[in-house]
Amino acid sequence: MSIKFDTDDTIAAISTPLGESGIGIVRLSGKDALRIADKIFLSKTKSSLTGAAAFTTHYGFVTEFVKTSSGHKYARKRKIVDEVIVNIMRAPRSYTREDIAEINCHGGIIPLKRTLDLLLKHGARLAQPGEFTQRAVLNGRIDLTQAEAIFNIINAKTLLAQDGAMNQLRGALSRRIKQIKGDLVDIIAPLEAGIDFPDDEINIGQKKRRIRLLMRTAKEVKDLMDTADRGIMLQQGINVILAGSTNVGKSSLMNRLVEFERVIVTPIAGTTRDIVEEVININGLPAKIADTAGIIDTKCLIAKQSVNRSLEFLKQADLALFILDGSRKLNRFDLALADKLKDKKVIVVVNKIDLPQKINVGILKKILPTAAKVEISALKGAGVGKLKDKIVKMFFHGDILKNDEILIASLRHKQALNSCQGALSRAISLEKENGFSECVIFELRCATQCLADMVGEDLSEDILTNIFSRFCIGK
Ligand SMILES: Nc1nc2c(ncn2[C@@H]2O[C@H](COP(=O)(O)OP(=O)(O)OP(=O)(O)O)[C@@H](O)[C@H]2O)c(=O)[nH]1
Ligand SMILES: [Mg+2]
Repeated sequence: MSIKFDTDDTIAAISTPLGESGIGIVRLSGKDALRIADKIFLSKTKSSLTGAAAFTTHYGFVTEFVKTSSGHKYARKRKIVDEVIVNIMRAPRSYTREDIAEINCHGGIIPLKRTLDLLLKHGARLAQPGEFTQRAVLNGRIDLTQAEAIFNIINAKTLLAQDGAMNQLRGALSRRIKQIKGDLVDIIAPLEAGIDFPDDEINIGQKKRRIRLLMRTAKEVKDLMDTADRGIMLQQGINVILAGSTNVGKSSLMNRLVEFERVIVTPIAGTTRDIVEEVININGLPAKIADTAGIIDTKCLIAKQSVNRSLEFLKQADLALFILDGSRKLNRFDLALADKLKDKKVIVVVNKIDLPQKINVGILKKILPTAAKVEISALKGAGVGKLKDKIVKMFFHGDILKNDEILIASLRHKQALNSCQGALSRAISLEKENGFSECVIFELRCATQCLADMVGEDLSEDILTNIFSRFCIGK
């Protein structure tokens, strides 16, 4: 989908989820927002929105004109569509830096849709996904990293993920990037001023200082980039698969982790057929947990398909919880599966520790030498807390998010920093090898451009399309 740069027209959209709720909001932004809102809004006090002050609230009705006929005559009469409250914000002190009217309707699909249709009929255009936020960027209220933070706040699955995104929205990342870029510009400027410098002592001293500064900047970029795996994981979560033979207690653990009876548990082997996924919060880390069919050798056509699905899912998982039944000895299915888990992050989970134990996991040490082991009872809940701690520890060393820490939470940012880092290392090598100063300047310009792209100093349609098409309509 292509995104328009056009901010001339007035856009409208339903900004709350469609469903049944107390209120729902239709948002209108643009230079004609108040004039268009006035066409459908009848204030209780008969005052107009166009004449209203910023940050005022107005009670009244959304109305439409309908034709009435009496005898041979046709007349137009105002018909009340909904009883509403309208909030007014005026440019430039609004989300988009444009005039905004937010119409608080009753939260049903019909009143919201009717109100939106009336606004469209009177000259508003239906907003594209993320277009309100896009305008906030185009009108200079926030930069791209802050717009992306808004997306992350909306999609955050845990408190910590939201805290990280909130920090980004408040401009922490933008400030750091601008500071690094400023440092680079300070290095480039004198270089550009005297492009061809002889190898006298002053210049040799300057070069040494420049290399030091560049190495310090490269380290700052690297430190930031090193937070990306953690930041992206905190935002997107990890994929965890519950894998094991039949009847070992995978579904029981699933129910224990999601804290309700999500999946069927029976003593019959082969109960679970399809993959069932749920997102849970493991001590602040979002995790998508997949319960799967027991992995065994089977001739049954249905079970075969189920096993294939489990194996397919296994490939994509960031972590496999390899569930074993501690009340029985390891069997050939357990061992065959252990072999398939060799190249994965694995925690061996010995389940059913409330029963007399017959298992000996010693042999697994040879197949999965680095795998951690946790003992649990999915039935009673014992050990499940320890299992959660272990999962988090496998992905985060220490705190998931330190106070006010800047975390890179998007692949786009990681790639930009990576390119910046590459250009900086080339510049440093060139300096050390007495390369042409033009080449050094070229690399440093590339590095600053990566940072400029990251915060969106030069907005291209490609970048905007990529970012805003992921937003929901109305944001
Ligand atoms: N005593 C005891 N029984 C358990 C425990 N966990 C699961 N079970 C029992 O083991 C049986 C199988 O449990 P499920 O959770 O359905 O096992 P599963 O691995 O999902 O089985 P399939 O879907 O058939 O592959 C059920 O009767 C559970 O009640 C446990 O910790 N202790
Ligand atoms: Mg099951």
